[in-house]
Amino acid sequence: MNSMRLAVIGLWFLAAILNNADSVLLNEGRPPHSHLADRSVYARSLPEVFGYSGNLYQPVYGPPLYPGPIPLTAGPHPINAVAILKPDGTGTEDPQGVITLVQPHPPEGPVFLSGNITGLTPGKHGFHVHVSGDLREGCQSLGPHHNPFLVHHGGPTDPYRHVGDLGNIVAGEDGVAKVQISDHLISLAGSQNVIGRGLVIHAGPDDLGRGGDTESLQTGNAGKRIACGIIALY
Ligand SMILES: [Cu+2]
Ligand SMILES: [Zn+2]
Repeated sequence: MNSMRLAVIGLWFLAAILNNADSVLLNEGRPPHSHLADRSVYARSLPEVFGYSGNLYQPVYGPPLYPGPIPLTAGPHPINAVAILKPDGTGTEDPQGVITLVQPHPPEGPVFLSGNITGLTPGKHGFHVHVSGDLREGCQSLGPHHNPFLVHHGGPTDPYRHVGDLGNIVAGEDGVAKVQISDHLISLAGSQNVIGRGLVIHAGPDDLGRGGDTESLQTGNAGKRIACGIIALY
């Protein structure tokens, strides 16, 4: 608070010299290490009369600058997203669940995905971000894997891979896959943003690009899309 008090005193002198402004913005945006993050701080002259500046000043906090539905491109605040995965409806399985995504320091750093998927056949299932968020034809219209760098399909730890390549989730004998993934390539802001794109679970395992055929280098041979949802901000 000391720095703010200094700023207010400094502004008092400035305003006393200029003596023609009703209020001056002291601090726009998000002061670090402050519980007043996202609020602007003003000094306002008193009394508040249009066209008149007295020599008495009062600090005023502006309203919080809520980021709203538009992803921040930078900043200290985590971004949270959620995908509600529903069965594709074309098969006999009934896989579904909720995956939450959080990125503590967007647009840099890992995204943490977590949640449970139920109704799966035991074993591995390919798990990807697909490029589109269009569900008009179910999971089919979500397009191919999100691949802004135009490289081959790979596994999550490969240096070259689709941004959307999250590897496999593994269901136990009870058909439940407990998802706990930390991924360094997808982001909730910036050029690798996955907000508004599709999250897809496949019928079979993803071979991570090691299958030795052309399909492996595009989809990992993970088979049908059995459940999907849209990655949305919350
Ligand atoms: Cu996929
Ligand atoms: Zn891929």
